[in-house]
Amino acid sequence: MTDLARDGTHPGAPPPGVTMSAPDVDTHCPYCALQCGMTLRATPQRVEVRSRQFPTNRGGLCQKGWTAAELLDHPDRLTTPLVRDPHTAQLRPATWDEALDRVARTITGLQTAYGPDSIAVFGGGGLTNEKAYALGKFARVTLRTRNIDYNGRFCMSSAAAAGNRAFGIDRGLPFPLADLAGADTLLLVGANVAETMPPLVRYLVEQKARGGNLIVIDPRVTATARQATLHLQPMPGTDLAVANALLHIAVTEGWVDKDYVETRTAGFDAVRRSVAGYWPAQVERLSGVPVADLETAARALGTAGTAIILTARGAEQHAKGVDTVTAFINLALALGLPGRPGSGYGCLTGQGNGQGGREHGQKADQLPGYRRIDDPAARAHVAGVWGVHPDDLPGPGLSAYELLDSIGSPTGPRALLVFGSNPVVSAPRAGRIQRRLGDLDLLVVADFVLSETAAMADVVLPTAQWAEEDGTMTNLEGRVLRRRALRPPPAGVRTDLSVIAELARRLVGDGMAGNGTTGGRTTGSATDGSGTTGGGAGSSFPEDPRLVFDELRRASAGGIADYAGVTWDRIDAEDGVFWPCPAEDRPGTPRLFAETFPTPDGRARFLPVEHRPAAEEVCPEYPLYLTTGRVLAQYQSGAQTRRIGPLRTAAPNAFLELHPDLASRLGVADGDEVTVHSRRGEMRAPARLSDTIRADTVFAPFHWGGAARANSLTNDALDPTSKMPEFKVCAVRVERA
Ligand SMILES: Nc1nc2c(c(=O)[nH]1)N[C@H]1C(S)=C(S)[C@@H](COP(=O)(O)OP(=O)(O)OC[C@H]3O[C@@H](n4cnc5c(=O)[nH]c(N)nc54)[C@H](O)[C@@H]3O)O[C@H]1N2
Ligand SMILES: Nc1nc2c(c(=O)[nH]1)N[C@H]1C(S)=C(S)[C@@H](COP(=O)(O)OP(=O)(O)OC[C@H]3O[C@@H](n4cnc5c(=O)[nH]c(N)nc54)[C@H](O)[C@@H]3O)O[C@H]1N2
Ligand code: SF4
Ligand SMILES: [Mo]
Repeated sequence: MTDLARDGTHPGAPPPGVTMSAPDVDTHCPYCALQCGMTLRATPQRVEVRSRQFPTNRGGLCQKGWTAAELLDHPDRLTTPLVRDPHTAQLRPATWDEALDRVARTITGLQTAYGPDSIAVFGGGGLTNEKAYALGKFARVTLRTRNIDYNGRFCMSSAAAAGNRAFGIDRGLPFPLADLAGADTLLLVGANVAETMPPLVRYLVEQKARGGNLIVIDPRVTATARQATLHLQPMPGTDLAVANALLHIAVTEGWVDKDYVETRTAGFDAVRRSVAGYWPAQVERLSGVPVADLETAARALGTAGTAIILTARGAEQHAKGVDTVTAFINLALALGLPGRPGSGYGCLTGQGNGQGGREHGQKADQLPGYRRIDDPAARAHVAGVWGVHPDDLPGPGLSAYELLDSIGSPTGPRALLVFGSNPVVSAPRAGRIQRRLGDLDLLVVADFVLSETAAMADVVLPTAQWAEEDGTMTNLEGRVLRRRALRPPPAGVRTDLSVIAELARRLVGDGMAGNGTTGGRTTGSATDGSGTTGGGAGSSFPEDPRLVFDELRRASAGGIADYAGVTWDRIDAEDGVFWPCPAEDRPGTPRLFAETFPTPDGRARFLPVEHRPAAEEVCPEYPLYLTTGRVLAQYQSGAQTRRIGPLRTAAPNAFLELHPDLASRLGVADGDEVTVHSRRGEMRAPARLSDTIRADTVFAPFHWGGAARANSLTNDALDPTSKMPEFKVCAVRVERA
């Protein structure tokens, strides 16, 4: 499935170190959180991608990065707004005025009839910081709706919640990526980086070359697991028990760092008592991981000079995702890792701006700077920057899945504005979500291609792509980077910031900018006494990303994710700036927790967590576990990558991966079409036989829609804290089609 050079780059790639000339622009890949540095050059024929030295990718790019520019001049590119014609029920081209007027008029009518919360906004972790910030402000100040959330809820939310609970802060990696290479022991839990962040593999290669232990926990022998010195292959949904068993062994063997636990943490006793019940033999029965492997892994972690534990979606996308991450954090704390040089716990953020996208206010419960929307001081500060009265800011809204699922209920949203997500393919239990979207009075999608979600919309707004806009992104290390435009958007296309500004202008003109009827109370003065409002930004929406960033800096000042000292010039000069960075004359913060944790007492928190079964267990009717995930050559819902020739060739279609023993029991041969049924729907795809997967588990990638949509099957059971859906385990039945 994967075709990787040892250093993680894709073979056939252009050589690094090409000399740059004037029109070249240094920017970053549009896709994942590694945000690999690349250089763009416009030739008369096309835009060329060239490799570039940057600390995360060191000149490497994966196949998606190399081919990213192919979407810029693609025939599927949208270059005019589309509106649904009431007579034909088809989408037809429209002018911007007609499209935006229709959106503004419908929103005004719905809000007059049903109130501000009848309009919902759904954002994405691929949006720049500026766009995520503007979208959150637009929802709260212009629409006055509490209903805004984003696809990061399906991605980062479990690790975010666990990190906040334990450390008082949620920054994916609290140390630079390069630290991985120096770890004596590195544990990857549910992370298939060889396919999801290929250039990162060079750090693993370096780590092993230094004699390090690389332990991978995954129910499949992935390209990443093949690199490991030890692979644990548990049943999906049993990582929490595995983590508790590792800690049980560490306690028994005396590998707990007593000084660290005493001076830097709180709550260990309860955790020690709770893991006492996780006998390795018992956890072997529950997870399928042999006792000997649990002992080897615990020893490698417990006796290492430096050790790093990383989780990704395999451990996190469960209805117990927060507690599972907590179990690994407990292990890391007991071994004294967080804050010790070269050691620590981290989570691998996924989307290009998965980190920044969760800091600046597109999350239902959040205001910019990672502030809580239910905290009066936070509300006062941000209201001051926005030039509105704190009482006029709405409260917390519904989480992503709950929001989409509430469409069509009496109090649910009647209009939805989507920026940067394709939930018809990527939401759990997608058949149901697709029906819900059909119940809307107004669906507006801003995108550059007609995604499956855009195809359902009443209004489609064509927006600029990454190479046509400026802005900032925050990568998986918490490093704020510059996205730089090579060229302006094509004729007929606007940037997302311009779309938001135009909509706000129309809605304010209609008297909807304030409380839905009067324009609201505005105050130009500082309401928090911090003097940061600078007269208030009012409800203006600049289209210039640099102005938006300056406002974001003020809005985030004093918050947890403090960007006040980050400037575009500094980012250029310093190869990115790590937040928090509270002042221009202060350095950024590459490493957190060296002395203290940002909790009220400065200590990290242990919390006892107990194993529980998956929300849906196997049964005679649905006897197999389904887990889902990614392949190298496709990205997310596939809206972008399924349109790129070389990627389509590399990964042309969905498949169901199953063990040959299981296949023979089912009478299925390699390449046969199979139907997969769950309690929620069915999926059809060719079988791919592989002895790299457990015989009780099947795997499907989620990058395709239609009949091959894996999310027709997945379970919408949510984690009680993070509201993360259980993408990584549900019960299915497989038949030959
Ligand atoms: N090629 C590619 N790269 C991407 C993306 C993409 O779509 N395509 N998306 C980006 C984004 S947004 C994200 S979030 C990241 C995700 O990056 P990853 O988390 O690495 O990706 P996944 O494939 O979702 O899941 C990783 C592994 O979890 C395993 N797994 C499944 N169930 C379990 C379980 O119960 N326990 C354990 N321990 N493992 C389990 C799967 O077998 C899979 O190999 O990738 C980013 N990079
Ligand atoms: N079964 C299963 N489902 C999953 C997962 C899984 O592991 N298994 N993983 C989940 C995870 S981790 C994630 S992150 C989600 C991701 O799933 P989605 O939220 O659907 O993410 P994308 O496919 O990246 O959707 C982005 C859409 O916005 C467009 N777009 C990209 N950039 C921009 C921009 O700057 N502006 C605008 N206006 N549009 C833009 C793209 O063309 C595309 O149509 O999927 C989740 N769904
Ligand atoms: S998709 Fe991720 S790993 Fe691949 S080039 Fe882009 S940023 Fe790098
Ligand atoms: Mo993600």
